[in-house]
Amino acid sequence: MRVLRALLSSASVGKQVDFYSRFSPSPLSMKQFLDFGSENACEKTSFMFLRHELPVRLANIMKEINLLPDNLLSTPSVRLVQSWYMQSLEEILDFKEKDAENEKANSDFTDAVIKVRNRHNDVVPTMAQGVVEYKEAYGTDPVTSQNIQYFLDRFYMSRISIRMLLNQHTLLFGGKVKINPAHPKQIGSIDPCCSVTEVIKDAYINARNLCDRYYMNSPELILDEFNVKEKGKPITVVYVPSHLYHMVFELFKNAMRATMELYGDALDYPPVHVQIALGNEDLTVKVSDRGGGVPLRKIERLFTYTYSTAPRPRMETSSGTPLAGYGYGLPISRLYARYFQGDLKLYSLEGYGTDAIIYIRALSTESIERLPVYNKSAWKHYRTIHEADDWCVPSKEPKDMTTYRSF
Ligand code: W6P
Repeated sequence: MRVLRALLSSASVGKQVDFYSRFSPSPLSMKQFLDFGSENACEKTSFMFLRHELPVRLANIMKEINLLPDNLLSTPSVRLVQSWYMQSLEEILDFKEKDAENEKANSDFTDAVIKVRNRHNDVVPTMAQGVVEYKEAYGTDPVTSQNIQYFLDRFYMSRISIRMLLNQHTLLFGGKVKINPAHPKQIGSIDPCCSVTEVIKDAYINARNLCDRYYMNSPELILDEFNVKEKGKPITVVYVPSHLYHMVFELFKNAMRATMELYGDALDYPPVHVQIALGNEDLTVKVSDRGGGVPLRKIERLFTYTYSTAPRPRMETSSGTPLAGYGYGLPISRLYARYFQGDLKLYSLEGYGTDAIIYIRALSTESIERLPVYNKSAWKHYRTIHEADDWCVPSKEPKDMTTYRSF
């Protein structure tokens, strides 16, 4: 009986996925996020928006999960993540027939939002486990690796956006007041006046503490600010400080590790140099280290999910975790940058050091969510027969005229 009910339920959830995936997600601008938190905005407006938008975003990405190669889709980890999405979709859809004026419906919805958020806390390590399981059983080829990269970039971006919506709703309407005593000027997780320098200094201090624990020492910080728009004024931006923190903390850990590994037991270390510039379009943060750099050929793999999860020996300290690297830190930091139309890039001078650059939109009117959408073009990415690369491989052997076919 229970099995039958589970089957019926998953069949009906499938119909709901089909229905809601036909809608395109609605990307919000910073301004729209701020409006939800303004004086006249209310819980009811947010409730009515989210009970449609959350199913749309969930269903769009659930369609893409279903397009994963069978061998990956059927790993226990991916099945588990998939079951969380089905459960959460159903729980949000329960509110479709509820009266939006009803106070109980509103507070029940906020509770449901919190429950959904907590259910999905471990999605990133669980998916990573799925990738490891797949790799151990089937190995990887360039085509599979490329497909997993395409999927995970879209999947984690979707997750960042869904958690942004969940967080804004609970921060604005979950407590008695909209104002967070620790951050009175923030609108939920957004700071309309985010001090870039403060966030960077905070991230530096925390990365330095980790570095001191692992290496008994750490590089200094040199910080330069160039406010080209309003000369001499501190640089601020409408942004999510926790996202900026996440990105620079990751970059600092990598820069410090490279520096400490290169200089070994030296008495002093070349500093990590941060430059912040505010122009008309971009707010740019450059983190430069002199940790010896990375050859161009190896830069891309720092962002590759299938490479990062390689079960391989790594530099570890007594506490068991390395200071930085080989996790999903860099690819996910790049997604945070891209989420509001920015980017994160690495430029290295092999033998010398690395510049990591975060680009953030300076204008809040340009900071609009960048969201994946399930459509024919996305579908094609998973179902296209990938031809072999059409550039020469240096070789004296006769040409291999076969092509890679992913399916
Ligand atoms: C390195 C490798 C790296 C990745 C990200 C940021 C900084 C650095 N430095 O050597």
